[in-house]
Amino acid sequence: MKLLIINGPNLNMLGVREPEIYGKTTFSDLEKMIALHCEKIGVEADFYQSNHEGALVDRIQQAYGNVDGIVINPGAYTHTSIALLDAVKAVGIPTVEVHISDPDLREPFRKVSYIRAACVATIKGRGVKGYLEAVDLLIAEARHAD
Ligand code: CA2
Repeated sequence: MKLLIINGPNLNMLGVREPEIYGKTTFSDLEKMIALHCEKIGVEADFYQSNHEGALVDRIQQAYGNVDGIVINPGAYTHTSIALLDAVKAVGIPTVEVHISDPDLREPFRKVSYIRAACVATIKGRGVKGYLEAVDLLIAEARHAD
């Protein structure tokens, strides 16, 4: 089983600014934490982060036929990008949307998620451990489908 963990714009700034919203874990520690979790449960994980919408679309397309599940935090593109929604729909790979904060409890413009319509689940407001929950959920889904 192979998973792809995608992070969108500005998430590479984790731990550097706004710790009151996103916590103190750095982006590099976040990726290490997910890698360790995946290693423990015997799942292969690839990581990708970009601040560019088209690059994120390209990476999702490359996943077609190569990965069994995607965990994605699309950052602010959550609230704007039909292109990411279409990419996830196009590849048909089970995808979980993750948000460190709970966008529903923040500014009104964060209430919309375009990508949600193509995702099997959304995990929000759980801090960085939400990524681990997303991994576990995808594994449970895959086992259920077997
Ligand atoms: O809560 C989340 O994970 C978000 O996806 C984060 C996005 C935001 O636009 C979404 O509404 C909710 C923003 C990511 C920016 O990350 C930063 C991290 C540290 C410092 C500054 C930005």
